[in-house]
Amino acid sequence: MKIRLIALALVATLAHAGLASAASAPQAGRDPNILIVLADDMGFNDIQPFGQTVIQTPTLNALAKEGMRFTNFHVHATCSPTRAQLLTGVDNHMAGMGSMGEYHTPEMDKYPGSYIGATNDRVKTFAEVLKDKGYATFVAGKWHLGRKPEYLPPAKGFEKSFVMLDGGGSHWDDLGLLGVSPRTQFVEDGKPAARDTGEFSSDLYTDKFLSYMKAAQAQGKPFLGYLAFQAVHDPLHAPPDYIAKYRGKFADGYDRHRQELFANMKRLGVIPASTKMGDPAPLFKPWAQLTPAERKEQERLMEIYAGMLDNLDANIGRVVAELKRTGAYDNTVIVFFSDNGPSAAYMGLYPGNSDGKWIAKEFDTSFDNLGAPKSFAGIGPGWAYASSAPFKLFKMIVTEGGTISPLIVKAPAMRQHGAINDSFLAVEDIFPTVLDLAHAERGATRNGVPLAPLKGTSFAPILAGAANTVRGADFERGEELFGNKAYRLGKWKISWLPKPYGEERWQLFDTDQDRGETRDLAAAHPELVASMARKYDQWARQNNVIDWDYGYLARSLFDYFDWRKGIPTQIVNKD
Ligand SMILES: [Ca+2]
Repeated sequence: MKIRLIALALVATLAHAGLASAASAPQAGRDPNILIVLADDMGFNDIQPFGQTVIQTPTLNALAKEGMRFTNFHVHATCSPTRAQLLTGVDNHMAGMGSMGEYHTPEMDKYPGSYIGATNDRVKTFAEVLKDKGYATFVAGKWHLGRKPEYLPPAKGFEKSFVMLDGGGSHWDDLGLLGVSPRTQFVEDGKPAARDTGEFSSDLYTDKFLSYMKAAQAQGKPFLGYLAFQAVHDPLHAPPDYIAKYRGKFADGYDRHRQELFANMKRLGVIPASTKMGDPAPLFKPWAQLTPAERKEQERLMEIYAGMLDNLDANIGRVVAELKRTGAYDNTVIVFFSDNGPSAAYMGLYPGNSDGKWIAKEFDTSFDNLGAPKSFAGIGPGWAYASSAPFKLFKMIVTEGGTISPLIVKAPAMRQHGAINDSFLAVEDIFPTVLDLAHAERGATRNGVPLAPLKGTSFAPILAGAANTVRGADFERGEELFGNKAYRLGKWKISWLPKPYGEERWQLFDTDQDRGETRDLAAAHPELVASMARKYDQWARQNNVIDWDYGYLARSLFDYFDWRKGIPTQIVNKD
């Protein structure tokens, strides 16, 4: 251990002097292994290198010290659209995931291939590209990119796979999230697989992942491994010893925790020191107004969340330890991020759950059972607001709080160990970056079908220390999900959100000066707003974006986290 520490210090010194370190140089002639680790519904500041003050993430701390942290990295506002862009580098609408598979309307059929709830035949995944180059390819964890055989991992370039097809479910068994879809579905190498071991999700997926990784290394091939954790998606589950570690650690409540995280983020430099934090939407009670029983319940929810995340970090640590044991670590690219912002949803309000019958029949929602099998709760908006601080709102919404993610990358040729980069990057950039690092070409067609244009830009030059940004000052980027939409022109961002989350008109924010989206500048710059709105419309037409019924959206999709419209606590949900 001591020798290792001295070696690391030496590497850091050499890197500081601008010299390539022998210890981190790739072996000559060998393409690097690629390890993509994805967390689910995890907030920007949930991990220590990005500001967390309570939850322990030693593996990610170490990766951040050896690699780089990216503090202006954007994903989509929910799971599958992010995953579609991650795997293909193409806009989610063009890639087939214009909406989530769970939300399909007849109007979507007017856009062939764009709303199929899976990736279509106009895109290639990075697994397909790298498999053709001789890489071993495998995935374990949450898939959420379609259920038909032609959409499953074996048809998308993954030679080995064990995946959950659903967007979420129990972390202990195959109980689902929705009364309308009560059991989750697992497949191994494309064939139905049982989920009856009782093993915790992150432990189970990591076991599978390690078995695939060892087999790939035994073949002597470089590998592309995609480890897509189900944690920390609701329901809140964690092994009991991990929960116990955090007992009493959140007694100060979500309001104070949010302020503490905000201050620490500034201290670490992962947000500009001038950042302002807006007031939360009126979706939850201030901590001071909670009854003792409500506080007890809220504390326990966050203790489980912390345990689930601590366990996730420990499982990443198992993969890192195996890479080090086999000597493969230095020649492995490691990428870690979250698929969207933290979730503020009340699980009792998910589709098919609100009458309480299915929950009462299938689950034990008692306080004492929280975190254990058959418990059924999420962190709710109070804690979600702390996880997304100082950004606006959370999962499902194209505000910064829904779409910002921490990103850590460690790459063999990297020189800026421990550096923080704040240039604008997005999830679609991972695909071209991975291809660059693996010296692979995407090609122009897939099975004779011309490929859709890439949305992403490789940031390999940043990793190599040759650039600080890969986009010009006036770059443009459109995004849309469930009818809430945004367009960026350099630092300017316009966004359109249904009430009460927006104004149901275009708002304008300066994302350089105002990461918290606290000051709407639309009235001061009407011509800029009009011009950017035209650019959005053009982008939407070019990318097969549906023109939604916004009233429908405001009435349905956005109600899950509004306690005023539903149940007052997460736990009591009776007939
Ligand atoms: Ca997610």
